[in-house]
Amino acid sequence: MHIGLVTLFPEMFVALTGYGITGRACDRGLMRLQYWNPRDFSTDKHRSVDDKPFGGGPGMLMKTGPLQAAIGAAREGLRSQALSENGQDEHDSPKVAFLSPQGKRLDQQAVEMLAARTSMVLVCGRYQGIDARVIDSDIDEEWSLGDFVLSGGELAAMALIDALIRYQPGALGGEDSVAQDSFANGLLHSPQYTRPQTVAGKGVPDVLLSGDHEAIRVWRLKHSLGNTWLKRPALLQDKELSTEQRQLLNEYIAEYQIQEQAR
Ligand code: 4F9
Repeated sequence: MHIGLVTLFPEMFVALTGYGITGRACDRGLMRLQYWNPRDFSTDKHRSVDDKPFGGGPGMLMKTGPLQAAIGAAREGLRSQALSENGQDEHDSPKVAFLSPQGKRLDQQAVEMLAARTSMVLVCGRYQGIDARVIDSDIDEEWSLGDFVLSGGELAAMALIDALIRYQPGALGGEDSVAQDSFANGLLHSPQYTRPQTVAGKGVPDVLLSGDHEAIRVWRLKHSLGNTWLKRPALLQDKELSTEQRQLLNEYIAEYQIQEQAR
């Protein structure tokens, strides 16, 4: 996957390219990041990249000229590289996405859909945001991480790219598959335990020490469903459960309610 980043702070992305699974995926070319800095497209003598909002008020907006030039160059750069490298259709331009709290909320299903693309451009805003006409004419889609405000789009773009990397074939070593991640099946993970066998006076569920793989699978499924019911019940509303899943969840709820009555 090839991602074009329109950002005033390309150096921030070492948090992704320099560390761990995401760093290795970038080194191996599974994810390619390329930067377009609006500052390099600024034409005035101070190379300015911000401008005052019409109507007044506090703060600045991104200067439209350099921003539009950087987005256009990123789009065209990715389009022409896809054309020469994979013979992709010359009219097929990559989608340009803007990270903002006004966007559609990202979830694992949206990430999976985006991960199937071969390229896209992510626009990272700074200051109080960008001109409404630039959104209209230069942005294809808006994505949000949630209802909160960051100081810029870079950290949101990095979070998205990290999640996309997990879908690139070969990015996760061996058995450590994206199919095992929380949300991959629309459920939270079951509780997990490592050594020592006793922590803060608490042991490990016996079944996890039993070596009985089928019993462990059933226990994990039951507690994955139970955890989801306890912590994120809305996730279950959108999900069809199998007969086995329905039965395990009912068992979990019954046991939970007995425990609660005893307290
Ligand atoms: C982007 C917040 C995505 C949440 C971008 C300021 C943002 C954001 N999700 N906040 N710039």
